[in-house]
Amino acid sequence: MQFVEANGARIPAIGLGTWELRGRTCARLVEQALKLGYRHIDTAQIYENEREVGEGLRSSRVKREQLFVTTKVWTTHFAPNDLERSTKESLTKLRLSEIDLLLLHWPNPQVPLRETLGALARVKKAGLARHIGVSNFTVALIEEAVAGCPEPLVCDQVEYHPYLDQTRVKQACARHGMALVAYSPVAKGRVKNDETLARIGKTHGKTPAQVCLRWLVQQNVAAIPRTSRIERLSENIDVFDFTLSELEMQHVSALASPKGRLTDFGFAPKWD
Ligand code: 1BO
Repeated sequence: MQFVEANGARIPAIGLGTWELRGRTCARLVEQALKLGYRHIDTAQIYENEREVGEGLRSSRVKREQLFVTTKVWTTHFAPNDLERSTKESLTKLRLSEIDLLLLHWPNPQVPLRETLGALARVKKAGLARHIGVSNFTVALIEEAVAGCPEPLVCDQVEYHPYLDQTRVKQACARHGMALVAYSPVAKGRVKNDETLARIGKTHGKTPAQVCLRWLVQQNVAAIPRTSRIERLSENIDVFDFTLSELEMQHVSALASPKGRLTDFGFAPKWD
């Protein structure tokens, strides 16, 4: 496993995303992923699966110190006292005493960002989170967050895959020593029928999804593909034994289009 290093954090380059995974399926996938060598699991309060993620962590019997677990605080809990209470609730559900990475899930203009960041930093100082960061932040919001946070932020978790250009966000993260963590890294399964990725994959004996994940890893981006199929878990983590050439990297990057974004909501910020 490779790691992405960012402001003191070592983030395993491939993790398991759990958005929309629920109940027994979620617990089984987390357990199986860890048995296959995953060490990075991503959840969030709003996914309503932290309890099942915790079950999967325990049934895997992987030692706590080898795990890297991320959760996210939902936007309605950004007022300072709420943030601390909601982090404690997440830890209770996960049955962990400390989260490895705690993120603000989406920006919330209703609560002054500086106050929320102050609370996030206090939660870290109190030992409830080893590292803190943000998710779905634009370049301007990254700049504001870095300037206003008393503790280093280690990542911005955003949608990123070959159909969505995230160069500006990636550069902003790099400027501040932060990692970009990619959600929906295989574009919700759309990459599997992509001719360019299939052609490149053929020369390496890899699938289009593996080419896509490799393209992210080679940019020093961490990726958290989600799957509800156990057989896909091995495919998604088997990306460390081949290298894309500079030309292949460029061909994958050229797939980006202005309509490439797949996740958008009315409450989303004005994207870069
Ligand atoms: C509403 C959840 C988006 C992905 O984390």
